[in-house]
Amino acid sequence: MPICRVVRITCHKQEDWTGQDHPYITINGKRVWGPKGMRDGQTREIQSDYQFPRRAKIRLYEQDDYEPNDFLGEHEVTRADIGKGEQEFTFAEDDANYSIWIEVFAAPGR
Ligand SMILES: [Ca+2]
Ligand SMILES: [Ca+2]
Repeated sequence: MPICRVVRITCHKQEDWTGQDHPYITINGKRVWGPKGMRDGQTREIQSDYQFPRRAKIRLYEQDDYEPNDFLGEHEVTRADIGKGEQEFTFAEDDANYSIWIEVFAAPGR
């Protein structure tokens, strides 16, 4: 199975008006990172790898304590992304603006 590396995340514009955002990332419906506190202009290195069968659906959410979590966007990568290097994807739903860098690799030993 190919590997999806989540390289880093940058918060260009928070979703919440007060306090920090608490973004988290899911791949194919499974939470793989976060929530972690982030502010405007902040970048966090992630560097985590996830195997996926045919396609990896990457979603970004912003966690809220007293209301439903906010959906900030979705992108999909497939085998066709192998060898393209780090790709920047924008997640800008709900008036927020985040970038997540993703790199797709062939599984080792195949
Ligand atoms: Ca929010
Ligand atoms: Ca929040």
